[in-house]
Amino acid sequence: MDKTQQDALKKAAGIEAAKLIENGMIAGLGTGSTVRFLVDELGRRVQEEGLTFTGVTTSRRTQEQAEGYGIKIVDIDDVDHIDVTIDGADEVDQNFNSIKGGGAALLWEKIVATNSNKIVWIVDESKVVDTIGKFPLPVEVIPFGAGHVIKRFEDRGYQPTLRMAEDGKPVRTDENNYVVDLHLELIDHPQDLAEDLINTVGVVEHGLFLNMVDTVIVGDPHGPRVMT
Ligand code: ABF
Repeated sequence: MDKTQQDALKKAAGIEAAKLIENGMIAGLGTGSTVRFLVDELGRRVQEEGLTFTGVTTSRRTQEQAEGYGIKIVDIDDVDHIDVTIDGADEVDQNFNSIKGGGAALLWEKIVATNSNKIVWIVDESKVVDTIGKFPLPVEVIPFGAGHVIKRFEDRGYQPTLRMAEDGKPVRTDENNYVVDLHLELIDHPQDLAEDLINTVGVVEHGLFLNMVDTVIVGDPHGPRVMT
């Protein structure tokens, strides 16, 4: 699938998901190129249909895009609930186990998702896999002692790499932390791995999103399909 075809599938998923947002809702808006299509469609509805809702975003870049359409964005602690969060994902398996964080926004994404009444992923069909793990698993770590965390991951055979930006410096998340990617190829015991990672001193969060998503909208050449 070339990029044009993939973008068309992402756009179809984003447009389909935008239908879930109704007037007066508090909506979690995720991060990534698929979500960009969602926010574009929500912006169109705001400007052409008068849609009004409040957004909580999982990254500054989504906030900037949404506010550009006049969408009201508030801090997550300014709301007592989030009606629905729509976000992208890097991989989703048949049990809805997901890998997220390719966009380095996994910490805010997990905070927003776990404070939402309903969680929806929007993906193109290339993200749907039998078993997660081929996509490198992002782990957010604080810079202090990150070298020792990476060494510990190496000793466990996790094949870690510190994610670097084009300027040759480590990528920084919106919380100014580092991202370490684990090249595991296959993750067949995600819950065990999640516990091992979160119990590693210096790890802030990981990109395993398990037992949480309610619906996955998949951009498919035959039209968007809904997995529940
Ligand atoms: C974001 O969506 C990240 O968690 C994930 O990496 C990304 C998927 O990116 P894209 O939609 O650009 O494929 O939520």
